[in-house]
Amino acid sequence: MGTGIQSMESVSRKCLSLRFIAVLCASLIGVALGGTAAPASAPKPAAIPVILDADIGDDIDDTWALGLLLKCPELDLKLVVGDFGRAEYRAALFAKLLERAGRTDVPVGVGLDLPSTGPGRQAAWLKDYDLKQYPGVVHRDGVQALIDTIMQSPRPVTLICIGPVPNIAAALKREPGIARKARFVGMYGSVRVGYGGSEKPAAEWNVRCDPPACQAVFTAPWAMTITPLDTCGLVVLKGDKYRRVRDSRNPVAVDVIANYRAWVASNPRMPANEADERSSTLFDTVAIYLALQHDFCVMEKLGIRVTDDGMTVMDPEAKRMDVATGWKDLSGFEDWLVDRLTR
Ligand SMILES: [Ca+2]
Repeated sequence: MGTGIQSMESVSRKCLSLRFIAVLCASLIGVALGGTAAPASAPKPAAIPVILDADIGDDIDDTWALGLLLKCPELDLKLVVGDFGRAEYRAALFAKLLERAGRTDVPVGVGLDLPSTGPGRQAAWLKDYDLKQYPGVVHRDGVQALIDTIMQSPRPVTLICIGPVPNIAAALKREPGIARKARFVGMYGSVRVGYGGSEKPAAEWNVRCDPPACQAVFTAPWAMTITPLDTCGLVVLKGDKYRRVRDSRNPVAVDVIANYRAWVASNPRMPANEADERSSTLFDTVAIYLALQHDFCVMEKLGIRVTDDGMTVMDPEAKRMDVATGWKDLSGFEDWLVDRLTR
């Protein structure tokens, strides 16, 4: 056995030597031909390991956000978990979208079983898809899967959260160590701007659904980046930008639009042609973007405190975080979003 290993090592050393000689010769030829050796191309930075925790299946923007995430090779999606109840429905929705996108390498976690139960507004698209048929891994305890993924990762994980956060509060309680091994990026709050660009800040949905859970998340010792309504509440695709996604034949874009149509049709109060004309507000897509970069946004370092009634107020004594409080180039972000979804 030892001799075999030694001879394998010897062969591999010889291979390395031959490779070194080949690289050296190529460099010398490069010098002879061009005067200077061409620099080796810089290695691409490794993709960032990410987990997505989402209330997918309620507002449609989570589905757009997942589609965008799947189009970001800079992000290495390690796990998705449904949050804020409707556990089976959200997990099945994730599973069907991932399976159709050819991404069954992504494990699906079933979130906490909470009072909000049953199917939601994308049930017509989900049809009779059964979570049991997902060819990838399904973790029945999504909170534990989230903890294990963070704790076992050799590199810090970026936790992208785009819904109310009961799962995350539970995970922090079960294993506070996750806050030392992950950074948090999410769609939360309303700092100086409310819904629809209103000058009056509001108790934003993801916060007000479970303020105590949000307080636990907003005081944990991880680095945090958030997009409040001040930025994410202004993203709506219209005109040519929307038509490019609506008419795209890219499979991910096709599924996003099919889900959007099912979602519009599920609410009789919405104009029937809404999905022909424009997107809804795509709040959650901004959180995916912030996991990658900040260039389109005005970023401020602010202390943010979550009140018991779900407001997110500036407080110099509170935990400081990176907050996207304005747009430098909203139109540029929208173009980027459309390019990603359709290419
Ligand atoms: Ca959401």
